[in-house]
Amino acid sequence: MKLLHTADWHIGRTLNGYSLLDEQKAAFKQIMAIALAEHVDGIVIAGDIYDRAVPSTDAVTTLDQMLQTINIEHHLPIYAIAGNHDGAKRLNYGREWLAHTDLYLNTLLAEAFTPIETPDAQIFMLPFFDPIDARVYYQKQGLPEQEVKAIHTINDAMDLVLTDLKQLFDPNKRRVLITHFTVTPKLDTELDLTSETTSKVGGLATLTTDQFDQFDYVMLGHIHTRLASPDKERMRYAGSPVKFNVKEANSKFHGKGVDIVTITDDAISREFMPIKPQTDLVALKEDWQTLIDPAFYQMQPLEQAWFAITVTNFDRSRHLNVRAQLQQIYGTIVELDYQDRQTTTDEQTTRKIDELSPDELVNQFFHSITGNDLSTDQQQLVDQILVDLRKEE
Ligand SMILES: [Mn+2]
Repeated sequence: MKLLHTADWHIGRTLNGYSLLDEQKAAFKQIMAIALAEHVDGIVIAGDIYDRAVPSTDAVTTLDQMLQTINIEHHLPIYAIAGNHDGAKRLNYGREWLAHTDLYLNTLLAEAFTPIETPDAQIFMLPFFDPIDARVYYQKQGLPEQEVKAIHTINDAMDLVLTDLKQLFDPNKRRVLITHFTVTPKLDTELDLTSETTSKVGGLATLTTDQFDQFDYVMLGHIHTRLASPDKERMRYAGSPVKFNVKEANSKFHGKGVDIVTITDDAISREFMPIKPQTDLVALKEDWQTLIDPAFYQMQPLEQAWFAITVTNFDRSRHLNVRAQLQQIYGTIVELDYQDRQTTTDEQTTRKIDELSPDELVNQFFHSITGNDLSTDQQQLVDQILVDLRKEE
């Protein structure tokens, strides 16, 4: 069996107000072309199909068209789950009818316990859920109240879910899991003993690879770069097909694409297939003179790419209509930032802040935002507020 693994389409997403729909349509065309060229047996969309729980009508129409192309025009099965961005109940609409043409869609936890059976594999589709969803589900399943109340973290919930999924395993088949969570590598025991926090990120417990050991392959969604995959071979993020933010534009290593996963009785292999952006997102960080120097800008994909520009060493008071000027040279500018000339190093700033009195601090902040000092009236207002605050103390 050969599956195309993609995720995090986020149809309807915008980048600082600019619609990404055309970009998403262009990526979809390439995904479809890869699926056909590779003769895949199905397309997996591992969650975050839409960007929001209540997508725009444009987004709904676009996705509808995409799913029709895959499933009706090309008769390819679709294995799709809801991610944390999708509205699980809303996206669930039509689920039963869609299954008649092999468009399998799981958006609710309760739906995860019926794997799709192919002659040689079981495909488990576990949509995003949170501990509260798990509590509700297990309460309905008649789990004793004490045990339901003991579900606090996603780990608690996942332990129960995985135990139940294992009951469904067919020993004669390969097992594929499609899901939408942050999963981190399980570190070896020695490291684990020295650090209590190895499986915690930002104070939150995350899932770890070892919990999914009994699956032959895990197709993940949620993190937008395949480089975050927790395991080289077996547990992979497909990444989003489109760059969604300027941070991604900065990285040269974020090639977008899909995985072609071939599952046979004795081996599972994966091949990454790149997707080219229709409109690239280029991040520039230069001083003003460089930005308006033809020798520099003529090397850029003017009017073709989208630009995110940071003007360094910038004296705001000396320039007007910066955006308009840059737009005339570069075309679409989705993000414009400045680094002021007078900006001191972080260390200096911190030390200075410690030395400032409260009213000086407010004044300096006001100045850094507006470029002006507080007027006498404003200064008086700030003084009054500070006096009042001191009284409260
Ligand atoms: Mn996502």
